Amino acid sequence: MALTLYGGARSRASMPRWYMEERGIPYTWQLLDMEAGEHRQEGFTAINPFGKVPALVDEDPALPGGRLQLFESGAILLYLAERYGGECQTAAERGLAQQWVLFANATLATALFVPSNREREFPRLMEVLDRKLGEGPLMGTTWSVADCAVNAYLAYLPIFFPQIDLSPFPQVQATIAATQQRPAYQLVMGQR
Ligand SMILES: N[C@@H](CCC(=O)N[C@@H](CS)C(=O)NCC(=O)O)C(=O)O
Repeated sequence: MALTLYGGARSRASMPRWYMEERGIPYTWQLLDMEAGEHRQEGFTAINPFGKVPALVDEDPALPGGRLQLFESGAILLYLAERYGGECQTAAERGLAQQWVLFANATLATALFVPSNREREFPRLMEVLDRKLGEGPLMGTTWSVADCAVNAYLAYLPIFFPQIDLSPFPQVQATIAATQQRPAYQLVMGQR
């Protein structure tokens, strides 16, 4: 297998990249110069016709045609988890992983990054997440693709919204602190 992850500086590629670092999955990191519009040039739109990062290329004779091209960070994350991370081996595990990855990329991301939603949705989601995080990892007993997706967004909070008071959500605060301490996260975010 040969995995290549395409991303830009400070882009969502950090999420699947963090997962690969956590799991020790070997990959080549292809940093696109997005300011120069490299993500809109033919070389990359042949991989993601929408010209957005991240995108993943997996070259492996075992794959149909020997190659798979994927875009959408959530799809990439779930593919990596199932094929290389030893996760999502049953329909139930797959369903739960999809639930959390979609929650992170659709519900949580929208509550954070769409200003009109932030006031209404954000406290509601944080309240429930705070309780849930207090019970341990989101799926089972160890860190998983679900924690990667959700915690990547939570850890954006102090970066993008330092003014938001998280003191009513101590488990969210503790999760952000624990994420920031993980060597794989530090490596990826230090280079982003
Ligand atoms: N839902 C997509 C969003 C992808 C996305 O919008 N990526 C941004 C960078 S974080 C991008 O490529 N923007 C460049 C553009 O839209 O021209 C995902 O999660 O992969």
